[in-house]
Amino acid sequence: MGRGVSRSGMSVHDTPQITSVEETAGGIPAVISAWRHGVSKMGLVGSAVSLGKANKTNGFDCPGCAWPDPKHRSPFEYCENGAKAIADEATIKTIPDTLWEENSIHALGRRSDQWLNSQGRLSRPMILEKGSNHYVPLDWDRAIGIIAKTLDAQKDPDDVYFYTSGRASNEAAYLWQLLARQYGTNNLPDCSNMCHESSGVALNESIGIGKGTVRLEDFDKADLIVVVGQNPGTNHPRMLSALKSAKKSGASVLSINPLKETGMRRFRHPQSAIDMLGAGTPISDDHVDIKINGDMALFRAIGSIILDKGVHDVDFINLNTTGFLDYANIAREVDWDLTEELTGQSRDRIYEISDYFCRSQRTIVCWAMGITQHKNSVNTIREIMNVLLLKGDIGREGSGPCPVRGHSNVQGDRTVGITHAPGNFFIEKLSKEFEIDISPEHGADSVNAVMRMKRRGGIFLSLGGNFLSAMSDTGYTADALENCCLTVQISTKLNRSHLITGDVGIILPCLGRTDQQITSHGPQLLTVENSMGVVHVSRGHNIRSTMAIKPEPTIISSIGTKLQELRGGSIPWREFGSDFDKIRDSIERVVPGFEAYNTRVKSGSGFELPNPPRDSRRFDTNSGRAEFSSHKVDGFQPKNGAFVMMTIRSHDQFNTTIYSNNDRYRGINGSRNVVLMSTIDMSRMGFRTGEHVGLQTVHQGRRIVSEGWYVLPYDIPTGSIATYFPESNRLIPIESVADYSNTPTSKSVMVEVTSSRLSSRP
Ligand SMILES: Nc1nc2c(c(=O)[nH]1)N[C@H]1C(S)=C(S)[C@@H](COP(=O)(O)OP(=O)(O)OC[C@H]3O[C@@H](n4cnc5c(=O)[nH]c(N)nc54)[C@H](O)[C@@H]3O)O[C@H]1N2
Ligand SMILES: Nc1nc2c(c(=O)[nH]1)N[C@H]1C(S)=C(S)[C@@H](COP(=O)(O)OP(=O)(O)OC[C@H]3O[C@@H](n4cnc5c(=O)[nH]c(N)nc54)[C@H](O)[C@@H]3O)O[C@H]1N2
Ligand SMILES: [Mo]
Repeated sequence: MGRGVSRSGMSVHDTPQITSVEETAGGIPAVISAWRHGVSKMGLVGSAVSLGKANKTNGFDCPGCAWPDPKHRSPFEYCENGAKAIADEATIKTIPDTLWEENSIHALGRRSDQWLNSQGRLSRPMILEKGSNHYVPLDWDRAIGIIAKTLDAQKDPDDVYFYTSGRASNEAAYLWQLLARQYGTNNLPDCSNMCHESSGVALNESIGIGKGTVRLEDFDKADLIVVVGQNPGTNHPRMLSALKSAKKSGASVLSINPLKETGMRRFRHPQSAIDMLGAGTPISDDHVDIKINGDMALFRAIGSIILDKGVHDVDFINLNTTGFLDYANIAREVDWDLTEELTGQSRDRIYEISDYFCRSQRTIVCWAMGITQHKNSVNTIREIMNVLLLKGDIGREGSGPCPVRGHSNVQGDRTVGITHAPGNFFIEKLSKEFEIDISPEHGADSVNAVMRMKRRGGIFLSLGGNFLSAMSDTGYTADALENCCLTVQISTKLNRSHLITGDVGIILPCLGRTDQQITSHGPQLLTVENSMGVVHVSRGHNIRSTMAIKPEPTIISSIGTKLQELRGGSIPWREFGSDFDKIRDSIERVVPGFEAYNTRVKSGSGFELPNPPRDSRRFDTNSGRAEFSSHKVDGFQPKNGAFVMMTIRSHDQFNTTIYSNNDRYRGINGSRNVVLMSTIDMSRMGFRTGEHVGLQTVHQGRRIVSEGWYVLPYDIPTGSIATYFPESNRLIPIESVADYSNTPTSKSVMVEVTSSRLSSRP
C-alpha cells in the first residue's frame, strides 16, 4: 500500500514578494496576460481561432466557469481567465513517451503541480502496474479489459466509486451515472460535494429547487445586487460586464467579503476600446469587510430590521410561504453583542447596510464558495433566502437567489443524474428506460467515499478532476486512494491524482471541450447547462492528430460494453459511444424539461430548463410553499489565539491547475505558500513581513502540522487569515464538514500559526 510519492507540490524554496493590490480588474493587463498564455500554448494562429470560438453559437462552451453568455455576443466573448483555461486545454504540446521513461512516479512527485500540468496533453493510455514505479503505455483494449475485469471481480459494488468533475458534458455525465447504476451503486461523489452542495440542499428546502432563479436579463432590472462570498474578478470575470451593465441601468452593488477583491473595486471591459483607456467603472457602491463566517448573523440582523421597518411583502408572504411567524419571532430577538462580534460590524453600520435592502424593490443575491464551505453553510443560505422571501424576491423579474456555479457544466451534470442521492422519480424513470434495478439507497459523497476507501479500499474511477488535491485532508485522502486495488483517471492533463494511485493505476486520455469530438459515426456535438439553467451546444474545433485520445462518452461506453460482455445486460453502450444523439434521446425520456432535446439544441442558442419558483411561484417543498427557516444564529470563532483560515483561489490558477506563483490582483508574487494576515494580528503575534511560519490544526484529537509558510500583511479582518487552495488542503480535517451538505469546511479552518524561528529553538 502506497509508494511513498510526494502528496503535494508545495515548494518551500520560492519566497514571496509583495507589490500593491490592483485597483482595477480587466483592461490592458488582462488582455496581455490572456494572449501571453494563449500564444505560448496554442501558437499565434491557434490562439486567434480558439479564443474567437469561445462561447459562440457555433463554437464551444468556455471551460473556465459556468457564467452564462449574453444574447448579443461580441466577437471576442472571452475573459482573461477563460482564455487561460482554453489555452491550457487547447495546448498543442502533448506529453512525450520519454517523460514516462525518464521519470519514475517519485521523480514526478517531486515536481510542482504547475510543472506537471505544463507537460502538455495526455496522449495515450498508461498503466502503473502493481509494485512498479514507472507508468508504461498500453493499448485501449487492454486498458478497458483490465478495468472491466477488476470491476467484475469486486465483491461489493458499494466499494466502487465513480467520481465526476464538473467539466464533463451532459452526455458524458449521463453515461457515467448510468454505468455506476447498472454496475450496482449510487456511489457518485462529485466536485459539487466540495462546491455548491450547500446551495442545493438549502435552496431545495427553501424553495423546492436546488438551483437559483435568476436569468442574466434580471441583472439589468434589479435595484440591488449583493455579491457575497465570491470573487468574480478572478473566478467569473464575465460577471463583471453584467454588473457594469446593471449599474448603468440604476442598480446598486453591495459587496460582502473579508477581502476587498479587485474585481469589486473597478472594472475595465477588455472588449471595449473606450473602456480600455479610462480609469474603469467602479463596481461596488459599498463594501462590507465581514469577518469570516459572519454572514448568517448579518443576514439575520438585516431580516430583523426589514421587519422592524415594516417593509416586508405581506401579500407574497401570506400567499406563498410558510414558517413566517416562527421566523419573525426569532428574528425580532437579535442578540446585538453576538452579531457585532460575529460580523465585525457595528450596530450602526449594520443599520446602514440594511438600508440597501429596505429601499430595494428587486434584490439579487449572488454567492459562491465564501458562503458554501462553512460548517453552518446550509443555514447561512437559508438565512439569505429568509431575507429574499421577506421581500417577495422570488418569481419576480430583477430579483432572486443566484448561486454562481464554478465548473462550466457542474449544474448540467447534476441535472442528468450525477448525484449520490438520487430522487425516486429519477430512479424510476432510469430503471424503466433500461430495465435495470437501481437501489434507492443513497451512495457515498466525496467525504464519505474517502472515509470508506480508507477503511475498505475498493476501486476509484474518476471522470476528470484531481480528486487527491481537490479534497480536504490531503494525507488522509492519499491513504484512502492508495488503499484501493485500482484507480482510473479519465483526464486531459497530468496532475497529482495520477501519482497517488491504488495498487494499479490507469490513465485514459480524453478529448476536452475545445476538441472536435469524432467517433466512428463522424463528428459529434456535446451539450452543457450554464449557471442559469440554459442548455446549449458546445462544439469543439481543435483536431487532435492522434486517435488515441478519445471522447469521454466513447470511453465510458467502451467500459460499459466490456462489462456487459462479462456480466450481461442490454444497454446499447456501443451505439451511445458513437452516436451522441442517441444519448440525448435517452436523456429526453428520463429527465423532465428536455423535450425535443436534439432539435432544440441544434437550432439557435439553446433552451431554458423549467424553474417552477421563477416561472410561476410554484414550490416543490414538503409544504408546497416557500419555507422560512428559524434556526439559531451561530458562527465560527477562533479560540485561544487561533485563527479562522479560509482557503481561496489566486488569480492564476483554475482549481488545482496552477498557472503561476503570482496573484496579480492581490499584489502577491513568487510564492503560493503565503498566509495573509492583518497588520494588527501580525504585530500581536510579533511576526515580521515574510516571516517563516508553521500552521497546525487540531480536530477531534488529531493534529495536522504543515511547515513552510510565509506571513504577509494584508487588508483582512483580525482573527481571519487566508491561504491558497490546494496547498492548504492538508490542514482541513476530513471530519470537518458542513452540516447537512457534508461539504469540507474549506473556508472555516481553525489553525494556530507559529513562528518557525521560535519552534526551531532547542
Ligand atoms: N479563474 C478561475 N475561475 C474559476 C475557478 C478557478 O479556480 N479559477 N474555479 C471555478 C470553481 S469550481 C468555482 S466553485 C468558482 C469559485 O469562485 P469563488 O467562490 O469566487 O472562489 P474562491 O477563491 O474560493 O473565493 C471565495 C471568496 O469568498 C470570500 N470569502 C471567504 N470566506 C468568506 C466568508 O465567510 N464570508 C464572505 N462573505 N466571504 C468569504 C473570499 O475572500 C473570496 O473572495 O470559480 C470557478 N471559476
Ligand atoms: N481547500 C479548498 N479545497 C477546494 C476548494 C476550495 O475553495 N478550497 N474548492 C472546491 C471546489 S469548488 C471544486 S469544484 C473542487 C474541484 O475539484 P476537481 O474538479 O476535481 O479539480 P480540478 O482542479 O478542476 O481538476 C483538474 C483536472 O481535471 C482534468 N480535466 C480538465 N478538463 C477535463 C475534461 O474536459 N475532461 C476530463 N476528463 N478531464 C479534464 C485535468 O486532468 C485537470 O488536471 O475543488 C474543491 N476543493
Ligand atoms: Mo467549484
